[in-house]
Amino acid sequence: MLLYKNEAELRIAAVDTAFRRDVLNGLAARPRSIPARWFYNRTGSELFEAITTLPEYYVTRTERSLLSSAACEIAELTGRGRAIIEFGSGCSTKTPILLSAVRPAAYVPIDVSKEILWASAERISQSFPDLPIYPLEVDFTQPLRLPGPVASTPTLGFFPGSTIGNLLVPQAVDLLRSMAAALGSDSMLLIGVDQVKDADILLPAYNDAQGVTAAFNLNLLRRINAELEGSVPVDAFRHVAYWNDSEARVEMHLEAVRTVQFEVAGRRFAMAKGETIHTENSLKYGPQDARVLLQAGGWSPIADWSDQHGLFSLILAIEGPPPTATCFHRQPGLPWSKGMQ
Ligand code: SAH
Ligand code: AVI
Repeated sequence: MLLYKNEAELRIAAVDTAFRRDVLNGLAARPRSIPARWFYNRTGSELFEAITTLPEYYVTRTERSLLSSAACEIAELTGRGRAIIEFGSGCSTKTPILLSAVRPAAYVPIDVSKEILWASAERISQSFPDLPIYPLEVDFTQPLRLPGPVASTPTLGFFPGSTIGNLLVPQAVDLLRSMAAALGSDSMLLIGVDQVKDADILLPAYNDAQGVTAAFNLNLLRRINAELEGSVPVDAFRHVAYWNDSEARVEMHLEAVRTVQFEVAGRRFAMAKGETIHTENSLKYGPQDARVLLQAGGWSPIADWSDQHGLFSLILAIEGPPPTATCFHRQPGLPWSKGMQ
């Protein structure tokens, strides 16, 4: 039951302004950088979906398998009938696993990528015809107001994919706090967090053999050309991904392979050969770090699940400080999860 066709048209002008501002400021800054959220136009979302099926990109298949095996326990801990609010829902491919287990009262997918948001909501509504669905085409870093019918329902936030890792720690804490405020007291949050691991697993995941991640990164330049009257010579840039050990993150950049000059929205830019535009951070967390992050953001972890190789974690948290008699649910046999209590 797809409800709530929102005022998408009214937002187009605001998105254009924000995109122009972020790109012009980011290209003028040193080091140059553009926020990763601008990857996600229609093509960017399609390329991301292709990334999720790559053999090198362990993230999606690991999280899906964790979610499938933990779904019943998650439903026991959350109870049935909450409204599920999904942040950065994208193609919502893992969502049906959670919807089937938790049997929510409503589903609110939130994404800035409008085509994928509406197409995915349509697909979910076909599989769950009685479920009220309220897609929100908004930036989740901005203050969030839940749709009226959901506002008085207990909520379960769902933030999969380790999209939290695309924010720097202070921004991630701000986002977690604003989620807690929007979802309300007694809400819960199920969040996917990618773990720190060897660079020989991480780097291929962000620089795959087929070049899909490179196309995803370079698509940002195509989007700038299409939407901001840009003249960026895309063939003058190459995709670069590396592990920044001191910041525990994979960084993606677009590196000029020759000296280039171009215009964006009437402004001129020049880049020397070897100069880069920093386009994405993908922060990786240790289990203890993820707990501290959640607590700083106003959430108390009550359970976690991780795969046997410690690649990825799903964490269930409740809003606010820990209740006095917390019984922490822990997947048995994981040495690293000892700190989580
Ligand atoms: N949840 C999916 C998709 C992850 S890709 C999964 O786990 O596979 C990240 C998604 O977040 C994209 O669909 C992107 O459009 C969305 N996104 C990124 N920044 C956003 C923001 N600031 N507000 C809303 N959506 C955002
Ligand atoms: C959406 N986000 C969590 C992805 C990640 O792994 O950081 C985006 C991505 N970038 C390159 N590959 C995938």
